Amino acid sequence: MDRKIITIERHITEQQRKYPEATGMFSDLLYDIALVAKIIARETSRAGLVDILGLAGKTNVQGEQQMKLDVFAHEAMVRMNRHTTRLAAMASEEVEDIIPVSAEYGIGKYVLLFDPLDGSSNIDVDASVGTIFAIYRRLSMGGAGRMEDCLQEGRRLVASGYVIYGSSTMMVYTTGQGVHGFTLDLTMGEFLLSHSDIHIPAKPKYYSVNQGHEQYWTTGMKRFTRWLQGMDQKVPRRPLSSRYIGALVADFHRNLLQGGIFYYPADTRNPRGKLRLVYEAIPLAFVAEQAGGYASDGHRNILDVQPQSLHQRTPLFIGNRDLVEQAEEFISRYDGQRQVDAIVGK
Ligand code: FDP
Repeated sequence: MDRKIITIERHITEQQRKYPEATGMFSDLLYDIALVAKIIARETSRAGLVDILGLAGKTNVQGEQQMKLDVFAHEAMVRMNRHTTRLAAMASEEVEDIIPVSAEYGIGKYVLLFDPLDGSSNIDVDASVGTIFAIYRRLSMGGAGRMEDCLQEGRRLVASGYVIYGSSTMMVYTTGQGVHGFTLDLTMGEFLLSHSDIHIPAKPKYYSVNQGHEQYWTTGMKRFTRWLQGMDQKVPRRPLSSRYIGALVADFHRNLLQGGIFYYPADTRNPRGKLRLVYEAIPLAFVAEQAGGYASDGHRNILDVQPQSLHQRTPLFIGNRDLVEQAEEFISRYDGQRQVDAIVGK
């Protein structure tokens, strides 16, 4: 056997050595997330077997119906991280407010934001789903973490990543030192380094969008999509193939490895977009940028957007830089200032 087997634990420890001042608290937080990921992976893989499918009968703060696995994944994340002394606060896509940590055990210096089970409409049909996470250093001094700690620009991220529960389970993360992917070996119960230093291929293969919503799109979006399909008369290009799973993590992951663009634009039904800025767009934007790609809201870099509220929505264009920049260009050329104002919330 000539290939080194590198567990996620070893990888995180080796990364930590680059920072002599590190206390290990951050590394431990990443292991905690890897552990919850294994627990969620176990439950999602048994979803068809046990009596866990179906609606939990509650709706989340977005007014969407929650599946039982969403609730499970949310609870697992909270329970794992509440008492560790590493966090000052948490926030989850599934609940409205900040989630406090147990002060009796001690308050840490990080905040953790997560979407516990993204793409949950895929659960009933055995398609991929994912968990997205973002870690920041707290801004406030002492005491329980506050809203300002959770509403930070993506530029301040300490780490972000996702776990995809697909044909295998993979955890992909960045601490600003490249993007690394680990595949869960079920026999060992360990995440093993399988994708080191991921870069989005320069030649993209796919575009991913819900084209069923085209009637709600702006002219810019319709023309951009024609351009991707190689049907723009003025600027012909080789057409890209279309792939849309309908779970952001899965669509993003495929395009990260194969090249392409995922977009969920603003439309007449969702003038500020559908996806969540802090739970979905910002963490994946950091991964994209670290892999040589780019993420935009159609007008500006997602990492430069200052979140105003926990559940704020945003349009999202993410993937190969040149494709995302073309989307910005089409919006500015065909949709004009009114659309830009709508995107930025003026
Ligand atoms: P879901 O509603 O199934 O949770 O943000 C949620 C999300 O999935 C994304 O994962 C996915 O990309 C998008 O919404 C799918 O939305 P459409 O069904 O409108 O295409």
